[in-house]
Amino acid sequence: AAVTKPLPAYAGWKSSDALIVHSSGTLETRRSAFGTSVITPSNQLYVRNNLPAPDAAILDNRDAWSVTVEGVKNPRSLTLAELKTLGVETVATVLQCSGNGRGFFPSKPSGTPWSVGAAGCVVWSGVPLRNVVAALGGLTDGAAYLTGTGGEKLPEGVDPLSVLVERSVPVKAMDDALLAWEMNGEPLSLAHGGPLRLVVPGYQGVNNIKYVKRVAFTSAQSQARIMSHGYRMSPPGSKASPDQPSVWEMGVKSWINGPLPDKGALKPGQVQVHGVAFGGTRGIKGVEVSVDGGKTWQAAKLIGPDLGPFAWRQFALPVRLEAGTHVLASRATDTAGNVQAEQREENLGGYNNASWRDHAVTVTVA
Ligand code: MSS
Repeated sequence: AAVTKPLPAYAGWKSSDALIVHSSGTLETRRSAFGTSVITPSNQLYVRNNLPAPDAAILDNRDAWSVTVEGVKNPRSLTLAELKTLGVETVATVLQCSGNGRGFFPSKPSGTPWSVGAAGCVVWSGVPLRNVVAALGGLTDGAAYLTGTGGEKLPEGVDPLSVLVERSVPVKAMDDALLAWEMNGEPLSLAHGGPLRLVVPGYQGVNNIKYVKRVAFTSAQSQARIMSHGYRMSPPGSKASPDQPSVWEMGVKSWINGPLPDKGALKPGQVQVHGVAFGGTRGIKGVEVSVDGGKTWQAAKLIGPDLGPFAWRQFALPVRLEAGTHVLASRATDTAGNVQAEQREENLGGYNNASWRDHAVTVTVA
């Protein structure tokens, strides 16, 4: 498949066939590239960098990387070498950009018009953040947010807060958060935040801070623009402001990865409808598939291993398709009984699109 632009140098090891290069900071996995295995291979995983990636030299001595922890009884800096002595856990999570599905908004919000491929399911290893907090004497009183700061070099001549990648999430997210140094069994790459990344399972991609330099337990949210005005669920016609909901926990969502219309008409007969489904922090109870644009639904089978509440599940349903045009859709239900919505929630930035109707695919059988 043709690429629109060459891969940027820091992600030059990625599979160009599997990716759509929107810009040097936005690489999307092709819908047709998601296979039927649960884990997204690292070389096919999407990339989103709001700032230019740091110099690759930050990976030369990974264990010397340090992170400052504040808002605990004994605040201080810890090296990655020291973090590795405080415990290790492995968690599979869906990493998804909050703008995934923006391309389906008829309002054409500004930002990358992602379809489904600003997402993947990957495995992280690192130290549980709660272990680090315990080692530093516990949280100080009044800690309401967990704030992570990215380690990029900031461009000169601009207000640092206008570009700094710093995000706050509710402090309860600490229970599941990791400071991760491995992804999919390999030392964390620069493209995905190496040497160290704050992973917040179940939360939208932007909250998973790469090259993390500082973790702070704060009483207020970060003043950085990416927190105060960016990534807010701003109603259409409004202005982004800090009182609007931020993009935090992901909602229940699924989409079909095959069959797709890309390769032209399908032959009449049996096809395997397959895709992925996830429930943010809650996991998936089931997925239904429709071959008539949502008029009727049938239960699909969840396939493959269940890697926990933060991972996605694969689903599949064999169906017979006769000659004609068919609208294939999927609709997931999470373990709390929340059903994937039919409609997107309109908002200025084109965030949080989980609409099953927007994610439907139309195939021709002839
Ligand atoms: N971090 C940092 N440091 N920087 C940047 O830029 N971005 C975000 C996250 N983190 C950043 C960070 C985003 S925005 C996202 S999605 C993510 O990341 C992605 O990831 P990867 O690995 O895939 O690239 Mo939207 O919501």
